[in-house]
Amino acid sequence: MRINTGVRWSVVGAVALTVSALSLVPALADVGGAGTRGTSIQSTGPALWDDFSGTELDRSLWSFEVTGGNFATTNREQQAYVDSPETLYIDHDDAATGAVNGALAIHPRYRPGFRTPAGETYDFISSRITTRHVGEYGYGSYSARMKLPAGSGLWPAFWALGINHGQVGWPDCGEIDIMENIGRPEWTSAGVHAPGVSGLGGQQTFANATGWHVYRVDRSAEGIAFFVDDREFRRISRAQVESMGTWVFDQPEYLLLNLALGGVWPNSDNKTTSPYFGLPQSTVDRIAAGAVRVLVDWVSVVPATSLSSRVEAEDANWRSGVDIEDTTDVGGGRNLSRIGNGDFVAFDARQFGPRTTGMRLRVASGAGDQTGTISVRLGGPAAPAIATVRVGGTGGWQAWQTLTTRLSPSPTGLHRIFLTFESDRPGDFVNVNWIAFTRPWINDPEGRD
Ligand SMILES: [Ca+2]
Ligand SMILES: [Ca+2]
Repeated sequence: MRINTGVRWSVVGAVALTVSALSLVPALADVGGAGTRGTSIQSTGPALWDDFSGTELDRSLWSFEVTGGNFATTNREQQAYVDSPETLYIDHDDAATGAVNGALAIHPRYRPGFRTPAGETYDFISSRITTRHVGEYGYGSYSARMKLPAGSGLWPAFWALGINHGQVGWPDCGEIDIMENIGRPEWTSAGVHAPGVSGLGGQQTFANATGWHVYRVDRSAEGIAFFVDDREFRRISRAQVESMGTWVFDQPEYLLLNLALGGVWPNSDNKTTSPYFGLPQSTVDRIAAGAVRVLVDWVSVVPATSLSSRVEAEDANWRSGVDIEDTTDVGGGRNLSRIGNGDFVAFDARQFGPRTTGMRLRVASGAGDQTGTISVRLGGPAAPAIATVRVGGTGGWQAWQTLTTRLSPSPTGLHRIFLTFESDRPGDFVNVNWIAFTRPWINDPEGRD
């Protein structure tokens, strides 16, 4: 605690972001992203956040693939992809959809005899969009919150292709399937394709896959891990891929969202060839009734952060009862000092990526048996703690130790971060040099779980 202050709050640096200011930040790079001072966290590559809150698809982020235009049908699928508000639009009826701030809807239609720009005839239209050329993403987390339709032969997908697809073709470009489903309500699938590697992946089983779920992949140089609702269900290592074929997953990939109808994979499952290949009459009836669509609440890309990612504690935007002093810790710089019971610091809004599950704190304490706790809270100093770590004497005020802790619940989105300090003893009990938020597997070998 700092003794010589009459000011309870010390505002340091940038003016605190207001709620309205936060809403103007569309896509921060990562923890410590744009608009905040006092961070040393580095990102690799661009980020994406699209919650489909506009009146129509944001064409600065996405483009359409059109059958008979810039796309030729694969896998014997039965739909023509079109660029039309009939088949792709934003649904703003959140009460009905269960989305927040709008949802992308891909809504296939039964249109017997539809002719593509190239003159081919199809009986169904649907949509397929991609971030190709405008959003090409490297290591990091890609995720989407989606609601799938039930119905044999429906084949929605959230996936990614290597940016050299146009030059080297498939599968040499590499493909990452983050979510695929063929109308079965009991599972979704994820996997990778690469030269010599076909469909290496796994299935996530559900009580009902047609509810809202978050589908995610984490990409790193070491491997690719798949998650549903933050639960990892399949991890594919680089070594595993290289034992079978070629690892082609060090380059950026672009995202795709689409809803195919019928085709070879549904057919291999339902054996249906009539009335359409891979698409039974019961599903045709539901499409014709307008009852089939995929909803996407949001899509997020959070780049992997560097291994040395840290937030210097002394860069806190707000300090209460806390001083700053030079540190003799590795790397030098400064640290927060004279911290006692009731003190706190805060860092202005930071964007957490999916599955930020861990944290490290660099602390020193010359308080002997005087101990206390450091709590991490989001939004305010009295908010519920998402982590609390106990600090004992480390042998001196510049005798530094790194503590690790889990975050529960795992934070996502934009938050002001508070560190609060609690002790049942009267004196100062800890100094803090830096903190680091970690996402195991992606960016944190130490924290890998
Ligand atoms: Ca949304
Ligand atoms: Ca520091």
